[in-house]
Amino acid sequence: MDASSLYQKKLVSKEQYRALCVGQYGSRYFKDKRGQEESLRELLMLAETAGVKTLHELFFHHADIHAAMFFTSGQIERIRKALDELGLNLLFVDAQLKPNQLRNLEEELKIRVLGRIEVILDIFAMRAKTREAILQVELAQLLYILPRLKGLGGVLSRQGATGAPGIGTRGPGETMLETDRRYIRRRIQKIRDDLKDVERHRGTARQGRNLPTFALVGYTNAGKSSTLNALSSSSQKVFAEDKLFATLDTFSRKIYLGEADFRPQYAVVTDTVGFIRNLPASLVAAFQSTLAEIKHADIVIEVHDASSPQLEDELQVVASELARLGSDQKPRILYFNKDDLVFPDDRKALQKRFPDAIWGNALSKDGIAALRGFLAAQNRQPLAQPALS
Ligand SMILES: Nc1nc2c(ncn2[C@@H]2O[C@H](COP(=O)(O)OP(=O)(O)OP(=O)(O)O)[C@@H](O)[C@H]2O)c(=O)[nH]1
Ligand SMILES: [Mg+2]
Repeated sequence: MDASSLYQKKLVSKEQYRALCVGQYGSRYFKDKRGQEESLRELLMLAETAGVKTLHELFFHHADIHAAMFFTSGQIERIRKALDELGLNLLFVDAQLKPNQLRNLEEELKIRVLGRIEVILDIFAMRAKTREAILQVELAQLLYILPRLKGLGGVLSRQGATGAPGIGTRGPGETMLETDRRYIRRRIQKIRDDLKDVERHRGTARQGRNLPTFALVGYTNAGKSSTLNALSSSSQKVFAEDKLFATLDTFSRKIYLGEADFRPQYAVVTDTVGFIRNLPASLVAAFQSTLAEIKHADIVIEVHDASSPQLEDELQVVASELARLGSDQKPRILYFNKDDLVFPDDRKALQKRFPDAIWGNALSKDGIAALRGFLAAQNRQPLAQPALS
């Protein structure tokens, strides 16, 4: 058993879980209740994606975070009451909890407690299918575990998960914690090397194609994979689903754009992993190999769910993630998807604010011809600079 399978065993959700979700707003995490409510909504959707039923939600106002327990004793009592009354056995906290806080809460409440990152890691583990996605998810888990090993109380060694030789064969004076750390660091290095190979292969394939490339980027569930399916005439469809993180790696497809000067025009369009708010840099870094496709694309197609009540945040998250990748200066176009679900007034306001954006619907394929036409035009005359700022 390796570190990640142990980790997955700890977190992979089971149907028998009945969860309480707790959001907290205060000076440290969310200034106002609205921001926290939106974030909690997303956590509920993450929980659902992980296969856990959430039966109750609580909101606390709190100006500062309690160091040992995260919550104050009064809040813990309210949590305990809700758990007892509803017979719940899992607690989701919409925050990034420290390992000692997680452990203290679990001991105090005698149930499993998961923070936002743990839920996301759980979903990653559940959804990874290809070799690249599996490697990236294991890397994300190991990067998550490494600084927390102490808080986990040497859990890997205790369970023999490192595959390390038993007592007596270790170096003199070496603690289990050190053995775990060394094992994990070695594994991280190995995965990084393997992922570099994957990237190198993709690089070679990219050069061989010699076609303009467009990368579909955007918030998770915006409709990137559905848009690729709509653009594509092929019957082989990319997996798209109304759950978060349906896509965990890239997928490129040659798309027919029409004819120019009686010659067929093609481009490569690449689907990518979705972004989400409050994801630590180390987790994003684990998806480097997949996200590298964005850097190599000639033009970024920024896909947004135009009907999302959190569109404002999503525009910001995508902009900051592109900046983090160093791809914010790339030529890019804004594509508002799910236009069938947008209220007319909201649409008008967005059209006024983003007059150059293209609108469409990946399901009915409305607007897809316009998107295709736009790509064809870029093909002939590439954008010199970002279409938006
Ligand atoms: N009503 C409507 N639903 C859409 C549209 N486009 C996509 N969807 C739905 O939205 C959900 C998410 O679509 P995906 O294509 O999986 O989204 P994604 O951006 O690839 O998501 P991740 O891979 O999870 O980041 C699916 O249930 C789609 O059927 C649209 O234009 N209109
Ligand atoms: Mg997708």
